[in-house]
Amino acid sequence: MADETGGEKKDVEPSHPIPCSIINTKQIFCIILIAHGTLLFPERNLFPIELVLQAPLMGRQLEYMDCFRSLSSKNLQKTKDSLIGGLIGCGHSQQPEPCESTNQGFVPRKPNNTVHSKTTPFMPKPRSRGVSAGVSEKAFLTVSDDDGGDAYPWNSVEMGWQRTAYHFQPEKNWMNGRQQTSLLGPLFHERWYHLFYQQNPDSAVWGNITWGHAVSADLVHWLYLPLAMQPDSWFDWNGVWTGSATLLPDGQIVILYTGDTDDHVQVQNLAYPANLSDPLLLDWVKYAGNPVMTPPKFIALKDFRDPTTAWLGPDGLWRVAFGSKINKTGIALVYTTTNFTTFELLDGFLHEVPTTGMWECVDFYPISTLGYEGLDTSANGPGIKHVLKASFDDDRHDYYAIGTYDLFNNTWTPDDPEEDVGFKLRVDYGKYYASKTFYDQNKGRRILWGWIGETDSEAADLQQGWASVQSIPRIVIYDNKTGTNIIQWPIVEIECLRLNSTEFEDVELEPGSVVELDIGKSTQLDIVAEFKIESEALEATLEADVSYNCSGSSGSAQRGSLGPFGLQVLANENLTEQTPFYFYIAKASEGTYTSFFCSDQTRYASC
Ligand code: DQQ
Repeated sequence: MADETGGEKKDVEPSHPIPCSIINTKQIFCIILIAHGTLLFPERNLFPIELVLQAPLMGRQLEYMDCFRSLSSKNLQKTKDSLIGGLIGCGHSQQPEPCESTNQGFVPRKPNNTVHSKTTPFMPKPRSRGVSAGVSEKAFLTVSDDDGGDAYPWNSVEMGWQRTAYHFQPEKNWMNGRQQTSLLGPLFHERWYHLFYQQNPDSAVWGNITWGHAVSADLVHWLYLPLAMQPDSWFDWNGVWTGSATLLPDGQIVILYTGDTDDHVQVQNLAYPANLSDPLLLDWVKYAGNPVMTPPKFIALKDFRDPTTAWLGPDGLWRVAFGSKINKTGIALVYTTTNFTTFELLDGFLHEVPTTGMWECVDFYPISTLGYEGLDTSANGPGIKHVLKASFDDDRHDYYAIGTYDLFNNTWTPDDPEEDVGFKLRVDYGKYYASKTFYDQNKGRRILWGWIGETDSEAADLQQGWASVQSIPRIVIYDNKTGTNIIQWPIVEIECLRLNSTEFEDVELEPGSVVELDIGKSTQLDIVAEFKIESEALEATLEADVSYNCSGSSGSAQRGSLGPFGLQVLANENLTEQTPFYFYIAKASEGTYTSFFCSDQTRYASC
């Protein structure tokens, strides 16, 4: 598969007269996609779409994408009640944001130095976002309407229509990454999945990060509960940030989370349910001895965050990993503990990758190479590999690699050093960040979530009163056809949302054509599309676009021998505005194929 992060880009002349969107009964190459999303018609300009690519036949690798997009309101006068399939393309930009600070040594306070107790009335604090807080601000695409162009004057009621219907989001205001666990053990009979998510209860922009809480019996329908944790103690006064839950063998639940202290130092804190017999776990206690970890001397005070779920080694030690960086080298650190109140930093790093910058929301989990069942985070041994995922603060993408974990030497080694974390595989090729998995003991599966921040402006967020959604949960399995990547698929529960269906069969796409599909009036669509490529077209193409990658291409406007083909959604009548989701096939001279699955968030009138 082509290197997603770049590499020299070669212009490959089409060796065949552009048979790039052909559907034919000769089915030697078959791609299925399912889109879960909300297409909003008419005159709604914001929608989430998730696409799933399945079945890379003949051992080809797949890339996977989840996309959330806000169309620029610029030049958008009218949205047509239609879904259009045809030639489409990909490309998006992100704004890296540097974040530097140095650790001169951090002296933790004693508990009685607490300056803000839980009983102190909570006063909203000035909002501080971005670099000064040690995290990046919302990254905008250039398609934002912030440039004051002839933006369509959406009013607040119209903005309100843009809320999603079945992607999780809070009732209002800002949300970002999530903390989660499936609560089993003593609460298994209650069948509640608990979702904790970071939100700003006061505004639709990042800040005042507080833990919202919701429960679900099926991971689809959610019940909002009162806030679980607020930034009300000195050790999290500037935010209750990312954390992870660990279920202990005796049924206890512990949560480790990053607190941004009143001095803007990132520390790790312990919290646990006040009453384990409460199935809703409404009350949470912050450990009196917090923080339980402070930044080690060799990393900066603002570069120590996002504890993973802990895993248990055969030596009886729990291990928990963190993301950080040293200069520009992204690193994962591991601490051990027996009691979750005292921790010891292990020598060396679990892994490091030069030039990748700060690693956020590290995820580290075992995956079975022998079957499709999910594995508990502590699982290890024959038939198991480990996935290491890091969210790169510099480019706001989630990268992963598959490798081997040596617990006793505290190292993880990628199967292929050429495909190390950040070199090749992304968890998702759309707008998707800070993803995390958890093991669902209820159904024996590993489930992945991601945070989808829209690409519209903060001004629009404030006007509509909310920002960001969670992706639809997906199961994660090892791709034993390729042996090099994971496969993701929406959880089966999502299918309960389907009400009726419209089918189109034998739609033929000629090269360069766009075929309109009449779906009538609809506001929510779940799209399953299967593309079959003419075998002659594949065979006649000796080599095509071997250096292709979604991010480095010119999006849906770039035509090659075997791509793009896919769907254009939310298209206006004359296609000056559209959101393409497309496939692109590259063929190497030795006859191997690579399928790319991309989104193009830049297709609007002035492109
Ligand atoms: N957002 C959180 C951090 C995490 C980042 C703060 C991910 O814990 O590193 O809101 O976007």
